[in-house]
Amino acid sequence: MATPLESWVEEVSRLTKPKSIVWCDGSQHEYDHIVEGMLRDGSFIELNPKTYPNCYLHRSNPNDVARTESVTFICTREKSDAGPTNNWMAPDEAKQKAEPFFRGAMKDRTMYVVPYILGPANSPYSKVGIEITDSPYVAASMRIMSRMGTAALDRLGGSSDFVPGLHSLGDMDPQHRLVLHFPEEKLIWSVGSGYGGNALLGKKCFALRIASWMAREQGWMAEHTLILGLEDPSGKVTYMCAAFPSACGKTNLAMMVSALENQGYRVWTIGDDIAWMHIGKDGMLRAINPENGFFGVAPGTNEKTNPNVMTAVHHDTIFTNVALTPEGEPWWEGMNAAAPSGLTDWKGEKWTPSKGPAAQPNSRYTVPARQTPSISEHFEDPEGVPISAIIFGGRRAKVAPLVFEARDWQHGVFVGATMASETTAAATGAVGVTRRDPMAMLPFCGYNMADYFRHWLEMGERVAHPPKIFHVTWFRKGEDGQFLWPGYGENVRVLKWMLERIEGRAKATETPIGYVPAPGSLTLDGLDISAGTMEQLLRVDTSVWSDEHEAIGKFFEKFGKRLPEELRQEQEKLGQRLQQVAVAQK
Ligand code: GTP
Ligand code: SPV
Ligand code: MN
Repeated sequence: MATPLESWVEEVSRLTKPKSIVWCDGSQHEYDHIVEGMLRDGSFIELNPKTYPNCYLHRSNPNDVARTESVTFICTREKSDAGPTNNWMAPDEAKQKAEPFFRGAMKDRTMYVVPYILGPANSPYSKVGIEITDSPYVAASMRIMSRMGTAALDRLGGSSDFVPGLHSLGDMDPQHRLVLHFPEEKLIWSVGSGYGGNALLGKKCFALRIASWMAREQGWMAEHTLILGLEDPSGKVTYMCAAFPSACGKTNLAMMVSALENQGYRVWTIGDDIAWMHIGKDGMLRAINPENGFFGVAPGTNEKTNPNVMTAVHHDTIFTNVALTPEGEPWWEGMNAAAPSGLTDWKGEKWTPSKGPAAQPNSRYTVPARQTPSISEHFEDPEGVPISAIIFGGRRAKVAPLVFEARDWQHGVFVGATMASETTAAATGAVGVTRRDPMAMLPFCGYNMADYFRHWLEMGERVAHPPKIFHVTWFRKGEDGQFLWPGYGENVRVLKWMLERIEGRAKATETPIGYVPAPGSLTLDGLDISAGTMEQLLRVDTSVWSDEHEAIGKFFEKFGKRLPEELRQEQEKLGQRLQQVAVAQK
């Protein structure tokens, strides 16, 4: 008897007609073989073997450089289960639409069967996925990003307990591109793209969209958050999650070299993008990182902003869409002050400044997590690490102060549900447009977001020791359009304040939106920042927030009756608190 996996592979090969089939075992030997093939056909360029050993550059199709939200669908039987924030298609219609793009698509290609585990191999919370792909780039990347190969097959055995993900490059015509999720079947189909989140199906498609659905069914959480540990001078480590939208600073915060290291504060990395959180026996929310590598934004990364990752990417790393120096080294905007001469741009052409950025703005590195010097010794703890804080935040030039603390869990859910951020190059479409991006999950929630908010509220009731909830903005700008806060390693000052709030030590001032640091409670020594700038950074402007309050009301209307009543009440209470202050100020 064929196992469920064998039957599915058979079914897919009848549809896609591959030239050959490779069952990936995840070995170094197999990886080297895939790399050799890509070097031969030119889809990998070997980087300088002295300075970047075992590193390769891949250039994706210029029409395929970021996630495409417009062709990403949640295919539930009922449209209302996908909700007002997702694109929806009926499951049958979606399959009918995509099938022709898959039919015979692999006839000149090798089909890789990629078994992988999301989460530590020995964690009860981990899950098995199988990706079928005709892209060797995807197969190689999955080996870095997940626990790929025999271990996954061993865990699976003959069971049907895996998430199948079918991926084909198709003909790479953007008109033939679809990223489809069938949460009721726990199935993923993606065709016509070879780029990151569209193609590495273990990442956003499984670990967030399908997993968020499973998490609600099973009573846990799948979130677009980093996981870090903040060590204090006594050596105690406190764990925090931070949910920021794509390209808004998760990787950088998770790997930060702390500006307060001389005072004994340092940061350890568990994850930089996704957390799966379960209620532990100790009554804490416990987080594991489903991933095994980092798929990080290259531009802006340098020895000052993220020295840990700069060390990590010097060997055994895949670079996608970065520029190339004449020495065979990768380069991107913000790596150092000036572009070296003789650059080849991300499209493989000779670069001149008039051509725009040499590296694609969403160019990335793919690096094994363990190569990062800041990796935590608890990176693979099967039970996960206990989370004491959840931080929301995004890119917003105005409105939100540097940091504030939510009043309680329910208010914190309201803060997360109403956060807003400017769009980035991580997805196609306009950059810099402010939109509501609840919990940084707008593009990743696999079901109706009103139900997702309900799930958050219920989790708060079930967990005996819920994390404190905060909101941060590293991207506040002054009148001159410059960032007011230095960011990066200096962000540890804000984390330290949070830690002291968790421990009941730091002072805070109550405002209508939550608690901001009381004067003097943020550690600023060694930082050259004026009192005026700090005042601007921490100011809560009542009139600006009154507009915000109204906009939130409008946003909530989208969800109709399905919106939890608690959130409507929170919106009302915010209005009342703003009013009280306005009256007092008169
Ligand atoms: P995804 O991988 O898309 O989910 O992104 P991410 O949230 O991990 O973002 P990442 O850390 O890669 O940062 C994206 C961009 O924001 C990079 O260009 C960084 O240089 C920049 N950035 C990160 N942290 C800060 C900060 O504290 N201040 C400022 N001004 N920029 C930052
Ligand atoms: C994001 O866009 O949030 C990413 C990159 O982390 S991707 O894998 O493309 O989703
Ligand atoms: Mn992300």
